[in-house]
Amino acid sequence: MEDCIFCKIVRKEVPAEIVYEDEHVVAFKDIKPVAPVHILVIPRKHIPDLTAITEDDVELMGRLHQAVVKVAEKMGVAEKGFRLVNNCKEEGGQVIYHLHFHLIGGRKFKER
Ligand code: IU
Repeated sequence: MEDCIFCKIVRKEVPAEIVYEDEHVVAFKDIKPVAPVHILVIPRKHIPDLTAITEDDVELMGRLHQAVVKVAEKMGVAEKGFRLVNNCKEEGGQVIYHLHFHLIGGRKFKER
């Protein structure tokens, strides 16, 4: 997508602190971290939000979750644990309409 900020990060047209990338996935530091570790894990493919995934994306979603684990290991939070969040659409608090998962860790979160 031409104007999507996260597509621009994928294409390296705008700067981001990329911590992991592979054929399908890019992961970079959130510019407004809410915890010591706050990484956004996104597919290279432009998918607007979680409800827009199709049958064609099933493998991609698995790879994305594999990448989450790799990033968690790399950032040193895999052992103690972390939180993985997707804000979906307006009532879910989504601001950027390119599917992304917040990998948040490095501190203890409340149970709910
Ligand atoms: P949301 O799930 O769409 O609400 O979250 C968007 C996140 O993208 C939010 O935490 C921003 O701080 C973050 N972000 C970023 O890391 N880099 C950017 O260039 C932009 C937003 I724009």
